[in-house]
Amino acid sequence: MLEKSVKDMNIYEKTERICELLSDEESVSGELARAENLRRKLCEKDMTVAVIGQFKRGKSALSNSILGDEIMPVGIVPVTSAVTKVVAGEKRAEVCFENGKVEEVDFRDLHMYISEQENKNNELGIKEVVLHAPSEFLKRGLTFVDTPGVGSFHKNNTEVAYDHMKESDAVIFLLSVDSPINQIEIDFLKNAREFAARFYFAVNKIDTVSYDELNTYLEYCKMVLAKLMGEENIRMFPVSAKTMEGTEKLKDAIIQDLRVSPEKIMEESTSKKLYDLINDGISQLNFYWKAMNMEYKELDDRFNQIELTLADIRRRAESCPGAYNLFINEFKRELSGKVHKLFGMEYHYDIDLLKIGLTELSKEEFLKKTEELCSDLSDTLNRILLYREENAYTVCRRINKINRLTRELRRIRDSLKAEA
Ligand SMILES: Nc1nc2c(ncn2[C@@H]2O[C@H](COP(=O)(O)OP(=O)(O)OP(=O)(O)O)[C@@H](O)[C@H]2O)c(=O)[nH]1
Ligand SMILES: [Mg+2]
Repeated sequence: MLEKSVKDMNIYEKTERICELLSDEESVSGELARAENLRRKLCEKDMTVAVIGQFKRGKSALSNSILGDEIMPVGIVPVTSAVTKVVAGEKRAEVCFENGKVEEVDFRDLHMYISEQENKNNELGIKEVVLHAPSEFLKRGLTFVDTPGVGSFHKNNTEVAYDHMKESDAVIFLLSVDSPINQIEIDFLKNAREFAARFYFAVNKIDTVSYDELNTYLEYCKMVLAKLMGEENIRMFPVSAKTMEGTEKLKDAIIQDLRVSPEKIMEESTSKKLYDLINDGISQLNFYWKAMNMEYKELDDRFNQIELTLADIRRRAESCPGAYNLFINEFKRELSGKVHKLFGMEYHYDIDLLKIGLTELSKEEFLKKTEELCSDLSDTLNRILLYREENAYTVCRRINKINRLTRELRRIRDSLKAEA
């Protein structure tokens, strides 16, 4: 049977095709993991709605009033420093660390992990916080996210917020009457447009201004936003997280969209995210391609450095006194970082979640796992080296394969762009 041409494929078929293409090439394993996650989210209509905006606009306060519970810490100075996801369930809070550790904490202690003052520059290494709450709003199976604010003195918060945009399908973009929309917000919104499919523009703290002041503010923002979004009529949601005025209208609009067009939102959002992912994949392939064409000595030097790191990890594993699960994750992070530094390419490992009560690896299993990690990386790199050492025919075939893959990915990317 003839393969369907890209322009006749729907988003489900394109996602499938991208997964298939990426799975055939080890240098894009990170992008493959992202594509598989998008495929799962698309099929399950697993939607993420995030509140985003500049610091102190009242994102956490609004999250609390939407969810009907005071679960997020709120404050007068920059507060939220970690992405905080909320899903439906019995009330409990989990802190997920970058090394895979997951710790159940008391809601009253959340500020110790989430707030900038108590966890400066994310010294605790927190990846995200997951809250389970029995909220009506979450019953539709969505994940609600409160994000750190952009543009404060704390650069880390801005980076975390920008990173998270890659996961949001719909966003509540929060402005506040105490400050007209500014360049920081405009830049952030421009970035958000590349990833999210739906925007709800909310203006908070309306309890602090008069009716006339609010109208002047809304007119001004509508004018700026219409230009930015390329739409004539921008719907604004004036709210007060403090008095709850207007929050029901905002919730109703979101719920209505989720009920009527979840497929449409997820399809649009997936299309945008695939576009970004393919661009990352293509630059990865370009790098691989460059490594294949790299000066022999340069390549050799970098390989030697990796071999030294692998030897060092093997030595440390031998003398490791315990906490084996944790160390496996540390080794994965170290190796990915090293490959990235030396070759500029992602080397993807899944970081295992270390939930409390999880059985600890035995020393023997730990050494086996460490060896697997080391030899896996060593094999991949040796394969590149081998291709270089092999006859010109094999090298050419490999380079051709990368070229073919790049071409097909470009075709799908361009078709996604054309649809946007
Ligand atoms: N008057 C009034 N104050 C509000 C409202 N919403 C939030 N605030 C106040 O604004 C301040 C900031 O609120 P947060 O919810 O912490 O703001 P945020 O956007 O989450 O801040 P970061 O997490 O630091 O980015 C707090 O002092 C809140 O009490 C509102 O609707 N009206
Ligand atoms: Mg906050």
